[in-house]
Amino acid sequence: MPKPGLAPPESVVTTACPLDCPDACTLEVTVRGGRVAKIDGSRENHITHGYICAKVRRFPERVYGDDRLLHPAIRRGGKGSGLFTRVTWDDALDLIAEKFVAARNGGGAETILPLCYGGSNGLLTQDYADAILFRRLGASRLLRTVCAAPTGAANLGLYGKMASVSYEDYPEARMIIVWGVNPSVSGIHLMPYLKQARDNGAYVVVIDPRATTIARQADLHITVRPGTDLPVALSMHRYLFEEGHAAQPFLDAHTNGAAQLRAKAAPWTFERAADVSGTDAAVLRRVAERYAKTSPALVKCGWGLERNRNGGSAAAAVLALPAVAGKFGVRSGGFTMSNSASWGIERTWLTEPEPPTRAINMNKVGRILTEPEGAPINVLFVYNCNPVAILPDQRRVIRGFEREDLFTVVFDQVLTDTAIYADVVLPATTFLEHYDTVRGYGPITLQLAKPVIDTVGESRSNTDVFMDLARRLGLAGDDDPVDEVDAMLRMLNELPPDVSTGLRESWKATPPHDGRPIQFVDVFPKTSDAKIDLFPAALDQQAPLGLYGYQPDPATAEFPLALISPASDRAISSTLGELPRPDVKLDIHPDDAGARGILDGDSVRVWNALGEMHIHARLTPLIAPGTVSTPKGVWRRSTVNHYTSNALVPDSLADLGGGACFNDARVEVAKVGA
Ligand SMILES: Nc1nc2c(c(=O)[nH]1)N[C@H]1C(S)=C(S)[C@@H](COP(=O)(O)OP(=O)(O)OC[C@H]3O[C@@H](n4cnc5c(=O)[nH]c(N)nc54)[C@H](O)[C@@H]3O)O[C@H]1N2
Ligand SMILES: Nc1nc2c(c(=O)[nH]1)N[C@H]1C(S)=C(S)[C@@H](COP(=O)(O)OP(=O)(O)OC[C@H]3O[C@@H](n4cnc5c(=O)[nH]c(N)nc54)[C@H](O)[C@@H]3O)O[C@H]1N2
Ligand code: SF4
Ligand SMILES: [Mo]
Repeated sequence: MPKPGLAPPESVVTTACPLDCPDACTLEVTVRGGRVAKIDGSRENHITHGYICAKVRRFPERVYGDDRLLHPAIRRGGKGSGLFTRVTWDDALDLIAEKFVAARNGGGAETILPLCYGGSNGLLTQDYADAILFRRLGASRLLRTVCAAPTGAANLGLYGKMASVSYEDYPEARMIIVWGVNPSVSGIHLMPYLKQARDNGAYVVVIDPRATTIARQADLHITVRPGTDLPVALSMHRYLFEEGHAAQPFLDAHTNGAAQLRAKAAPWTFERAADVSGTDAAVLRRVAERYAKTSPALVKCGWGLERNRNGGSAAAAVLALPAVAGKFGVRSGGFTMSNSASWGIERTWLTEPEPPTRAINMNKVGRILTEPEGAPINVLFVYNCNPVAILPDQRRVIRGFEREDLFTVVFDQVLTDTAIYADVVLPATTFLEHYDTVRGYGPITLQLAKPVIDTVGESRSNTDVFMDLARRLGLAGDDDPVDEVDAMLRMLNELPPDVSTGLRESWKATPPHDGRPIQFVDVFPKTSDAKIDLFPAALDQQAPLGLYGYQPDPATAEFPLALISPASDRAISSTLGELPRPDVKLDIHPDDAGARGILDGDSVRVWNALGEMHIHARLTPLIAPGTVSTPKGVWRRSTVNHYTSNALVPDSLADLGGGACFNDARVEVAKVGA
């Protein structure tokens, strides 16, 4: 039976993109004969304004593609053979329920681990029915640290996640520092606003080891060595404090911890910072001088700078700049980080308290599966996530998934690199087949996503599957949502009335402050005393060398090159990564290639103590010497030897938030056969 509210088979439907992308585009989907014929941008959203990325235009190739999962199946070959037998939903869910019960009665429910991340940014597809099930079951909890953990910890510690400057206010800024973020790929709707700002005369600085599109358009591009933003930002603080440019009245009135930050910055002269980061001291000074005297000045802090051992302190130091330089209180002044918390939505519909079960850092999943401390993990339930493709230390993760005694469920839309290792595969609906509520983390938007086509194959939504499992386990009662539509309606009832009305009556809710808050006029730190904490004690205790303590580069003579793996325009993390990817190359500077006798297009091996990847080289001056790059989210099928950059990424943790250190991989590269 089709879902209530399903679009007619011939229609054009307004919905929203829930993929893990800041922009949260409003979509116009053309349906013909009950199938998706075309996905385009809707003009009704003034920010995403009628255009979307090329990858989501291709989403129908995923919905109807060869990799799509159409029915539940159980493994019939060895682990990882990819051989499955079709079964009914009843058989699949009964088997899973049986394994859950056996695990709970055996080693305890903490031997069960739900493994999920950002496959969907919706409020319904994550942390609703899944949370009800796993909390009541008493499973191990997952620390979702693979992304945004260090920047999130910094933003929470300093500002309590105060709302950020939104895209619409960029054009009026006089100076913009684009720091460790590549909006030309990872949030494309910021680009027109950046162009308008430049046309209005704004001075744009980009800090990135690669000459991205925005870096090439900028007034100044600073190519830092990955992992060295902390000294760069601290040298700017030192200048502000020591040369009389700190906004003392603002610091006195609105901050704590300025003296400690000043002390941590004191040793970082421009010369020392330049030396560590591979930049030019005179250039750093010029940026600091201009920043000190320009208003409105804006810092757009991305996620590229967090994925290393210094990532949390780096983000904190960058986010502290507008406080120390006194850039708040004017429209277009301040900072932009994630706006995911800016709606202030409390999940009131989640009545289950979080149980005090053990918490497992997802960056360590490979190690925990293979070298358990305490109770082992014997049952894994993977959803909204493709761990074999996206977690650090890929070879160890695969060894974990190969464990014969591990029972693995993978609930996904396509047969991912992870699903190959499953004991039970469950087919999930895509955002074109279910309801969801989509929250942007760039612009401050909240929208309704609704089913535009009937479910493909036997796929089912997260809510339906998790509630069904809860019922089979005797964990669901009469007060619980019966299905996805019921859950959606309950959530709408629990949202603030104005938000709920907007979502019910149209496709969007009206954001607070028109979605364009002015920091320190409309919004203030959500810390306990409403002040900025420039030196949160909790963060200082967490960081191995204390907050703002710089940990040196992990390069060695044997492995001198920094391997990074940033977002690409072909996929969102690994989603859509199943489609052919001519972009999967190792970008290497001609000097580094020349020194190794590597020519453009050569097949190269990239290796370190953890693993090895075989891939084709692309010589380009657009990457800093000493750094090599390959896209994130690559599927194993896209490299020559079926290992990706994550086979070279250590499972070490960032200084704050237990974050991943994807960009701390240090490697050597050589021509295959050399
Ligand atoms: N098309 C597309 N869009 C996406 C995604 C995608 O996969 N594809 N992913 C989404 C997700 S999950 C996220 S988290 C965001 C991420 O979006 P971004 O914040 O843009 O993060 P990254 O792509 O990891 O890296 C951004 C830039 O940082 C640079 N960089 C790497 N290391 C360092 C460093 O140490 N310091 C500095 N200053 N720069 C560094 C990289 O060269 C890159 O150009 O994008 C989202 N949007
Ligand atoms: N080397 C390297 N690795 C990285 C990074 C890096 O910079 N370098 N960046 C990291 C970052 S920023 C992130 S955010 C992570 C992302 O890692 P993940 O969160 O694993 O994201 P995806 O790779 O997109 O995989 C999401 C999966 O969820 C599935 N899915 C989507 N919607 C639903 C649904 O409604 N129900 C179910 N059951 N499944 C669904 C999709 O089909 C997809 O297979 O990767 C990280 N990995
Ligand atoms: S991935 Fe981002 S840019 Fe592409 S359609 Fe979705 S929200 Fe828009
Ligand atoms: Mo991410």
